[in-house]
Amino acid sequence: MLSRFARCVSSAGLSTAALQAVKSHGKCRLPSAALVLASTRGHQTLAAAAAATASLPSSAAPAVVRHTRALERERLLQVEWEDGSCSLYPYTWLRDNCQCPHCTLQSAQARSLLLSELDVHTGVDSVHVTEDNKVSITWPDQHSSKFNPDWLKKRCFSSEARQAKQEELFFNEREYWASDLRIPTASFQEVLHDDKAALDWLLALRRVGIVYLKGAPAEQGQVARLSERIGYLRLTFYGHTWQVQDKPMANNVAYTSGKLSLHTDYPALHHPPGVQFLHCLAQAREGGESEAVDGFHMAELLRRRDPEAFRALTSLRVDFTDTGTDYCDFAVQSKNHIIDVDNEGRVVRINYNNATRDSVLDMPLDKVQLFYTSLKTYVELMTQPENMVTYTMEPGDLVTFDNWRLLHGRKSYVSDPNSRRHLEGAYLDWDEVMSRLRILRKAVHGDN
Ligand code: OGA
Ligand code: NM2
Ligand code: ZN
Ligand code: ZN
Repeated sequence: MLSRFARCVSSAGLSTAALQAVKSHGKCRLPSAALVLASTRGHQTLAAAAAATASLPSSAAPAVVRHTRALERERLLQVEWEDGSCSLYPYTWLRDNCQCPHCTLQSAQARSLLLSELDVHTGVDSVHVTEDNKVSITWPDQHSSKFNPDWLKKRCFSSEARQAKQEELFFNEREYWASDLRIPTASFQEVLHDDKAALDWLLALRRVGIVYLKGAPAEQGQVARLSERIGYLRLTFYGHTWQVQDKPMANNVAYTSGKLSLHTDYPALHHPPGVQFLHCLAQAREGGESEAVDGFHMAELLRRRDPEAFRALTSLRVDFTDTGTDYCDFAVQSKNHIIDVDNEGRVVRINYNNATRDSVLDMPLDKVQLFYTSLKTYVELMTQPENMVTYTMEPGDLVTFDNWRLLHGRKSYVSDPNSRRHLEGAYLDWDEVMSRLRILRKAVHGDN
């Protein structure tokens, strides 16, 4: 599956990480967030292509302004760079982003200029390039702004530069996979103590959607420890962390010994947790094996093979429900698309748990059959052996995965009161994970 945001990974392609060909337009370079996934047995280690991994555009050549021109009619400032490329900046944007101490609270790197103080039709009085190569603008009210060339160039409005900047900020490149995925694997201890290992972990979590960590102590508290490596975990009605065990009067099907068909966690929330950690403390003697599938990849397959089903699952809202007591009492309801797409039609989130799908189904009568047929097609696609990876968690194993992208499940198991299967889980959100990702990239590769 090839798209601007995803590349399909074959088994051969995995062992030698294909470095994404980095498009370079003018001198606005894209980051090369490449990841080397070296194979070992069933899993693969996270050996990163040291310098190439998630490095920011090189600062080897600082931006140098050759010339500026005020385009009065268009109210644009044109900046010609020493490398021959050219950028355009709207006057209003420049005034809005004046970096002076009146307009910016430096200690917070935040705008203190109020919108009421901004003339959105402003002209400029004069523009010149200073001795130290800064762009200096005097506004009609004689307020003046000075802009660093590097700062300006990073904010170029060309579509290539904007795309590069967005990729640098949001790490949106994905590698789609199927049953031949060797799950990227790292050491729990290394991820806790080494920034480079932590960076590689989170990069792979974002790109591939699943990373296995080995060597965690087989005792409670490890998912909380791991979440502190990032920031904080996501509290839900199931608690800060939760114990997946066969429980009497279970308030969730997960807390039985039954099979869990492929699902995402918590579609009963309108903002389901972005990331999930599951740590195995004790495995069942029989059964309890894990399954996972790339929900984005499956959605793209569905889009191609059955466009009508894809349209139905991206447009029909489905009710989800979750009632009970755990952290406290709850009566949660949501309406979600099974497949969420953004404004450009890119798949951004899967919301599906058959156990919490409500019997209340708020759609017109004549859409109901289409909905069921479409869902069945999607689920059958993801259940194909060629699309699913299976693995067995052992005590000390901790799986981390993108809960907006992967569907996961477990086989039923034989419940044994003398050696109870026990997983501890926790949720995080992508905002916090990506925050740590940006900070680790800066710590490991420098700011550039
Ligand atoms: C869950 C879940 C997996 C397992 O609790 O939501 O997916 O292996 N558990 O028990
Ligand atoms: N648990 C594991 O959507 C769901 O109900 C997923 C959540 C109980 C916290 C299960
Ligand atoms: Zn100012
Ligand atoms: Zn689950």
